[in-house]
Amino acid sequence: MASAFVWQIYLLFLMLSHGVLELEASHIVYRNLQTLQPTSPNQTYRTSYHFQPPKNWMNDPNGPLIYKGIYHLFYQYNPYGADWGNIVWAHSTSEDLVNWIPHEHAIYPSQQSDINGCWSGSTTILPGDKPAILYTGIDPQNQQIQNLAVPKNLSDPYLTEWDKSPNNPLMAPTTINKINASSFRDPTTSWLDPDGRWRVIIGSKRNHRGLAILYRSKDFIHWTKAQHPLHSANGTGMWECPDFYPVSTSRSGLDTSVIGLGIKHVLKVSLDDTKHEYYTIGTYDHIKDIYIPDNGSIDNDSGLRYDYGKFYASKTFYDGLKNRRILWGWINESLPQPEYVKQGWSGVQAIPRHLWLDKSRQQLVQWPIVEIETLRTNRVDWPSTVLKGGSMLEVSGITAAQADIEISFEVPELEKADELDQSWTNPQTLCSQKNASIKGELGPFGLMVLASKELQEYTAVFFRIFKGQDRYVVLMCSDQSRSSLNQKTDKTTYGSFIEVDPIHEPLSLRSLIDHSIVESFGGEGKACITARVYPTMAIGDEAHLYAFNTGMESVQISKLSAWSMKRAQIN
Ligand code: DQQ
Repeated sequence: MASAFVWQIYLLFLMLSHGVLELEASHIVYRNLQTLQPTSPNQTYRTSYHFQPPKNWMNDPNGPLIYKGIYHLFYQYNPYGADWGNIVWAHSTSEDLVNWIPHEHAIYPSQQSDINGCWSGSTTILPGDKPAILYTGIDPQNQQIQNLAVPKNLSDPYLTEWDKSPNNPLMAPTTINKINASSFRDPTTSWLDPDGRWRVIIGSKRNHRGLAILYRSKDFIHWTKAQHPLHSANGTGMWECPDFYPVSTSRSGLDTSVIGLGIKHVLKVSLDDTKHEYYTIGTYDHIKDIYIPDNGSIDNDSGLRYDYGKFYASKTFYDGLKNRRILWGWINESLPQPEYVKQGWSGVQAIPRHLWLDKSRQQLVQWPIVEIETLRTNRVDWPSTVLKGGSMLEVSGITAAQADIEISFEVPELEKADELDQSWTNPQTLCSQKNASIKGELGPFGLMVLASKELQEYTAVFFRIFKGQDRYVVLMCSDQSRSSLNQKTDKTTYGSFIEVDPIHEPLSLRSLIDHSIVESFGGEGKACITARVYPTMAIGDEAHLYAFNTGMESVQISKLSAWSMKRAQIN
């Protein structure tokens, strides 16, 4: 008995002295486990310029901000494995949003109010340029509650250490406020109204109604729940990771508290039930403290999306240095769980996107941040080229597995377009039924990326043009059905109708290709589709890139520029 006790004490001493255990409050942090290499030698699907940690599970981007010229990205991370769990806020910083260095975890379980997990949240810059993080903590009863953390040292531009408020939790479910303790999470960036009080919304649900619960505070410490939510929508289920911010048609972004003439507001929610996000565009009435989506803005899962492919739990922030609003989003794996656990990592962040309100004022426009273009090399340009019906042309001279390509099409004989059947209302279903191999009059035409030489594998990103009742209707698809010979991967085909007028403007497509990711931007960023693919043949130098046209009629490639992409320094 006695010798077992001495042995345990000796073991504890060894672990402490070798940094295995770091005791903070009642929480144990296994720091040195974080330096282990991924468990599998097969790293074929790791990316070269998308953000990811060296190993393990990553999900939502959290609290992005810029402070003293340094960009910060925090993210939901499991320090102990490639599956979701043990969640902390991991932290990396960058001077250009392209190259990143890692830091110690910023927020990890260390007090009663987050002992079972540090879930998603956001940063607000308080007066005097003082960042403050509101995040969801999971308490010993597994209730979801909201906590505050502030930087330990404001003169450190890397903000490596964070102090948790002794007042935590600042917002919690009670019998009086009747908040559902397992559906109360993901505080937004707060905004300050003219009455001098901060506002924040927290995602929730009541029965099957999605809710944006509203709180107000004068000092950012003491928060009072408003009688009514900022907004809610029946039948949408739990709203995760809400985001609420002002936009205008200028590409210049607006700080989160700005209200005024010509400004619209965006409310984005991530639907736990479907793992889709949708957003509406509308008006924020700061007197009544409610948000009202514009007439015609669809307020459910069929609404507008930032991205019609894999993209979830996204969050924007205002970049005051370059005066723009930037969007981050998480790209999940499309592999079964045992497969990604075997590869030793899971999850990638999409390339940050600059976002603004389209001139129609009915949707947003997104474009990869300009800094990503610093990775472009080996430019290839094509002169204007006819792409006959049933033909394809290889885009050679670049590294096709790690590339950026912009292509524009002009369609001379629009009147030949197939009629749009009135029952074809779901673009994703239409893209699955009319996949890349189905011949139409005008389309499919677009790009075949991550393609093997004999086309046993390829991901096709393409357009079709239909004749609608009083205008041409353009469909954009990302067809993954042939992306991999591995039968276990999810090969859902994605699609969206896209608001472009092919009579007056060329149809443009840009794709960022990064080994297992294809991020595509149609119509200068009016529709975006991200695909996660796992080719078994179209890997590295064996990957090819083609422009293709399977339609009956010729189309004109009016512009094509393509680049190899250099590897970014990431973590
Ligand atoms: N992920 C977090 C939650 C959030 C969910 C937990 C969304 O806070 O609701 O890791 O992916």
